[in-house]
Amino acid sequence: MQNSVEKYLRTEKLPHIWCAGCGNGIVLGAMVRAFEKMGCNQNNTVIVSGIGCSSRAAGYMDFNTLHTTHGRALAFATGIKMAKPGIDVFVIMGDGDAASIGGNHLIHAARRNIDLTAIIFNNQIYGMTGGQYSPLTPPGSIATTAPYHTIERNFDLPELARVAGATYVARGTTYHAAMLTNLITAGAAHKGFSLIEVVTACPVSFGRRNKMGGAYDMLMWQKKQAVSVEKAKSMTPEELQGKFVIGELYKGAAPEYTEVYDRLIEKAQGKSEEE
Ligand SMILES: Cc1ncc(C[n+]2csc(CCOP(=O)(O)OP(=O)(O)O)c2C)c(N)n1
Repeated sequence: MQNSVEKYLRTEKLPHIWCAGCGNGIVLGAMVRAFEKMGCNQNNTVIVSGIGCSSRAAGYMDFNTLHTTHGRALAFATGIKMAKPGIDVFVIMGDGDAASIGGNHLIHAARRNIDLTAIIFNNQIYGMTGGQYSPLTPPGSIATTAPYHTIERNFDLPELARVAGATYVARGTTYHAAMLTNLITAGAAHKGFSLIEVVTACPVSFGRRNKMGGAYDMLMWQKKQAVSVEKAKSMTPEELQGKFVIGELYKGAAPEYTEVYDRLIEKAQGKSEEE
């Protein structure tokens, strides 16, 4: 018998390509549980992804899905939302995909406050290509492109999106899987650009090189390093050093791009008096 989330999966595509211990399946699980919670209409929903291990998640879900080009998922998603604003659009990206090659698209999607829900699988590394460091790799990490260790500071991606104009930003982890489902549900319900960063584990290309242990240890690392928004309020910057804050980080309001654009079209066609 089919369980309640199975209808959202293309089970004929399984088994998936991910390595043993990879966190991507937990994020996929949180997404389908969020769809179930929302009573999502598959025909009215599009899932767009870029290129990377995490971006393969789009293909495992039974929606209108687009597996696009590296760093360009948000550009494709923007086109879809502009053409059909009534459609719910989710965008799946890896940390390299979203913050490096796709960084420019990310800040401008946030600035426009276009109604998309972006889910960033942050495994802190370029997984698919074997472990090059990304803009979300913490300083001091070992990567194939940093055999001694990285010296660059990493982005705080939700903060970057917020200052660029996103009106919903959150961070979750694969350890806190139930919370992740709630964050995705809230991000999807929000009108405007929503970004949910998910701290996930790549035991093969990141954990092994950085002596973090196996998949279980990496989940325990997430548990240890994560601090809830509530708890973070009473902590000093020194106490927060090396930790990351999880939960709903910002929720605001701003005009949504496709709505403003529709009004502009009406005005141009002389259907509205609005200045
Ligand atoms: C234009 C372009 N540049 C580079 C690549 C090679 N490439 C494929 S996946 C990838 C990185 C994937 O890393 P990330 O986005 O963090 O996703 P992950 O695989 O870790 O989920 C790169 C550089 C590509 N496919 N296209």
